[in-house]
Amino acid sequence: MALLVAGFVRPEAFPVLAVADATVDLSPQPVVDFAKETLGFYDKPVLVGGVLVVLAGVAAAIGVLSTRRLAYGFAGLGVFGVVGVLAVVTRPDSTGVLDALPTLAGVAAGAWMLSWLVRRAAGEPGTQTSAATAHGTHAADATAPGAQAAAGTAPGAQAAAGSAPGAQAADATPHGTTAAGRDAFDRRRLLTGVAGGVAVAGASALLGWQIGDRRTVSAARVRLALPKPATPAKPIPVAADFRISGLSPFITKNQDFYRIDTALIVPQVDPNQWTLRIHGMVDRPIELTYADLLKMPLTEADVTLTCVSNEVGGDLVGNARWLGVRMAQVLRQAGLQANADMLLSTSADGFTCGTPVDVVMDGRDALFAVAMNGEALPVDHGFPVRQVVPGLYGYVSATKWVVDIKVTRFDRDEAYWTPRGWSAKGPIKTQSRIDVPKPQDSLKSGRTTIAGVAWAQHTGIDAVEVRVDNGEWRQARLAEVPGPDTWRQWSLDWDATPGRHTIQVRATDAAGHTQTEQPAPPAPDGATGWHTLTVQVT
Ligand SMILES: Nc1nc2c(c(=O)[nH]1)N[C@H]1C(S)=C(S)[C@@H](COP(=O)(O)O)O[C@H]1N2
Ligand SMILES: [Mo]
Repeated sequence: MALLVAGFVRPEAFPVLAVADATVDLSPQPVVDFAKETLGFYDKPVLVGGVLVVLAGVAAAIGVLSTRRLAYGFAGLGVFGVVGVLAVVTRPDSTGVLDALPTLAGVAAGAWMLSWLVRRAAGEPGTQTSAATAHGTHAADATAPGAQAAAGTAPGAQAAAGSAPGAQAADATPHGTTAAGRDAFDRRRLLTGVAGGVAVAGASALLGWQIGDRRTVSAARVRLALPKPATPAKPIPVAADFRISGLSPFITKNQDFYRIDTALIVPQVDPNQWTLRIHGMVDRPIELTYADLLKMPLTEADVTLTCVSNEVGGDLVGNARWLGVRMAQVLRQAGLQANADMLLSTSADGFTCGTPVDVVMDGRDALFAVAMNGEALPVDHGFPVRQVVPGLYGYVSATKWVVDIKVTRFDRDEAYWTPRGWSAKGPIKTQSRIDVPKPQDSLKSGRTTIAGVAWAQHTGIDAVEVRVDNGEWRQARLAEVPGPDTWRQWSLDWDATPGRHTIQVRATDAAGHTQTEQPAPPAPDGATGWHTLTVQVT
């Protein structure tokens, strides 16, 4: 409960962390140094774990006391709360009395839990004990308004506050006898009650943790000032965008950009904690911080991203302006060994991706990207750092929340999707899509526009052809592009006659390859076939 409220108030105001920090401050320096040296990276988790163990012990003691007399339990909780509040508000970074809320909410939830458990174990709704103490514990009562204030913002807190009427039920039947109540203690009811309580507390803690992380990371993201690119993107030609209604704009807005990942909960990675480790078949393993990365020269590039799962005519494709450090430059710092052919990248949530070394090192704008369309990467799109490699499907190149790269070989390692039926390598297949008209459109006869986008990243689109009702292929007009790494708009005027018509499109890339008519599903390495749709003209 305290964590849940801390998630909303201020993650640093979670009392367990504050007590842990205060413990460090109050400990003699040699003890602190010893702990840091022996525990190293794990000093924080061990410390917090220690506080939690002490907490559990005290909670158990309070629980035992409460079975004798509930007031003892409430008194124990009160002392607990005072220690927690003191620790929180005396932290140097405390922002004031609001920081006491998480602790107070935790204590209030604890008090409520305690009386509920004791009543539950007593086997009947209300004993002399609980009825008497419901009014006698001013310490617990005093915290209730704080909990209620929090209840307004936290659904979890509302659940706790909402069940407070249960306490009133106890008052309503103040007729049990104290002795009988204690003798009738039901172990099973007590244990199941405790289990339920622990489950609810655990769920609230997880939720609070997640909300706290989200707030920390989104605050850090907003504060970021992005450096200027050393190599700016080529200006986008005015003629890159036909501005036809219904046609995908040349640049896809961040909020419209497709999102694909395996994350049930989007990783919240604090840029101040982020590092990128590069190891494996390298001469010098390195580990970069976010600040290290931003000190390197930044490249800006317009690159179209495509998902291998995109069906012919599908919308898992988008074009954005990325800002980042060239992967090749970072990898050269580590010194790639000659026989390495795969970069096995890992995300903060354990997804892996295998990218061919030669593609990343051949001079194209393969980036460790930090920004998308002029703002820090959206969290959903990989904040703080993701990979972008023109010419490869996302599943083999575009690792979001990237934290680790193992330089290795395709015959030694496998990335996430490979054992799941997808090809180890995934160069993007030349594709084209009709955006207007839409399949469901019913058109008026006469001159109308057929338009769409075509892509063959890092090769470029040379021609797009359209045919209606299996007639002659006609050349579409092509929009301009800043380079070969983006999609290309196309359009064609059509004199529509009444009736049903089938429209088809196919593209030819700059390598002279024309899309095959042969349909193939997305698995294992990308769909093929011509986007075909039928419209009704009246
Ligand atoms: N961490 C992580 N990165 C990932 C993925 C993932 O599941 N986890 N999916 C990849 C796939 S399949 C694609 S198509 C792109 C999509 O990037 P986007 O969500 O920014 O459009 O991210 C790639 N990067
Ligand atoms: Mo994908």
